[in-house]
Amino acid sequence: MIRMYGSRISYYAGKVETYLRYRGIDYELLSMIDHAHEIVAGAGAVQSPVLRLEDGRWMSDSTPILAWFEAQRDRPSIYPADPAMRFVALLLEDHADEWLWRPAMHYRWSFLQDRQHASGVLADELLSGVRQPRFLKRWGVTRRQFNGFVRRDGVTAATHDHVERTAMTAFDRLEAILVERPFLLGDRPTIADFGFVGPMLRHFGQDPTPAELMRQRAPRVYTWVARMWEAASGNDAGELVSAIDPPLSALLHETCKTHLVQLRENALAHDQGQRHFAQEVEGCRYQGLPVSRYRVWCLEELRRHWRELDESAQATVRVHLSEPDAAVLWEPEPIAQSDYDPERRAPFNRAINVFGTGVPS
Ligand SMILES: N[C@@H](CCC(=O)N[C@@H](CS)C(=O)NCC(=O)O)C(=O)O
Repeated sequence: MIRMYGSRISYYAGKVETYLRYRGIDYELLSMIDHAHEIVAGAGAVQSPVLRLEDGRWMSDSTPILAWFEAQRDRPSIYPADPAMRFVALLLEDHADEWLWRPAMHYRWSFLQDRQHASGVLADELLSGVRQPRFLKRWGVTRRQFNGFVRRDGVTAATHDHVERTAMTAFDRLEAILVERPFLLGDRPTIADFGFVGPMLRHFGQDPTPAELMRQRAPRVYTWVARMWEAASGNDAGELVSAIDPPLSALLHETCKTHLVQLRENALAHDQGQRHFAQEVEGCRYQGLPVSRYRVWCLEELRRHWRELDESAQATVRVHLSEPDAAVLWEPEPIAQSDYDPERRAPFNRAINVFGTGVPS
C-alpha cells in the first residue's frame, strides 16, 4: 500500500487523495511531522503530501505525482487528448494550485471558528508525538500559519477585500461552468477538476466560514466537491468538451488577470535576486510577498506546455487568454530560471518547498 505523509485537512493532500480514490489506488495517511527525518532524507523537503511507493521510491509535488500515475496507465486519461484543451486544463490546475492558496489560508487562519477547528485537527493529527499541553500546540500552530501564510503572504487591511473577492470569483466562475456540465471540462473529471479540488475540498468546502459561503453562493460547487470525492474508478468513460465555451473562457480570463500576473512578478523578483516583491492585481496592490523559486518552475512548466502546442492549438487557446498578462506564457525569452529539476525527474527528484523551508519568513 502507498504511504502518504501529510494531513487530512491539507490542500494538496486532498487533491492527491481525491485522485487516488478516483483511480482506486489504496493508500494510508501518516503524519509528516513524526516522519520528518526520513522524508527529508528520502524526498528532500517536508510538505503535505509526500508519497512513498511500495518499492521504496519517494514522490513529491501533487502536479508531477498525478502526471506520473496517469503515465502508468492506458487512456482515457485525466489529461484531455485534444492538445488545446489539455493546455487549458494544465493552466487551470496551476491557477488552482498556486493562486487560490492565499485566500484559502486567509479563510482558515483569520477567522476564529476556522482556526479553532484547523488548529485542533493539526495539533491532534500532526503533533501527537510532541509533549506539550494541547492548547499550547494549537496556539503554536495558529501563530505559525497565520503569521507565515496570511500576514507574510500579503494579506493586510489594504488587500483583505481583494483576497476574499478572488475566492468568491472562483466560486462564481466554477458555478457558471457547473450549470453546463458535471465536471469542469465535460462528463468526467480532468486535471482541471483535480487542481480545483485542492482549495475547494479541504479548505473552502470544509472550513466553517468559506463552506457556509460556498453553500449559499455556489451550491453546485458544493455538490461538485462531493462528486469529485465520490467519483469512482471506471466512471471515466464520459465525453469532454471540444471547445472553450463562455463560462470556461471567463475562468481563463480570471487566470490571466490574477495568477499569471503573480507568476510574472514573482519571476521578475527572483531574477533580480530579491526575497520579496510587490504586485498589482486587478487594481489591488500587494506588498512584501515572499518570492517563490518553486513558482518560477511552475511558470517554466506552463511555458513548456505552451511550446508543445502547434500553431493552430496555440491560436485556439490564445483567443481566450487576455493580453498583455498572458504573454508571459509565450514571450521568447524567459524572465527567470529556477534551475529546479533540470533533469526533469519530478516527482522523484529532490523536492523544494513552495516557500523557503516551508513557511514564509
Ligand atoms: N507543490 C506542492 C505543495 C505542497 C505544499 O505546499 N503543502 C503545504 C500544506 S497543504 C505544506 O506542506 N506547506 C509547508 C509547510 O507548511 O511547512 C504540491 O503540489 O504538492
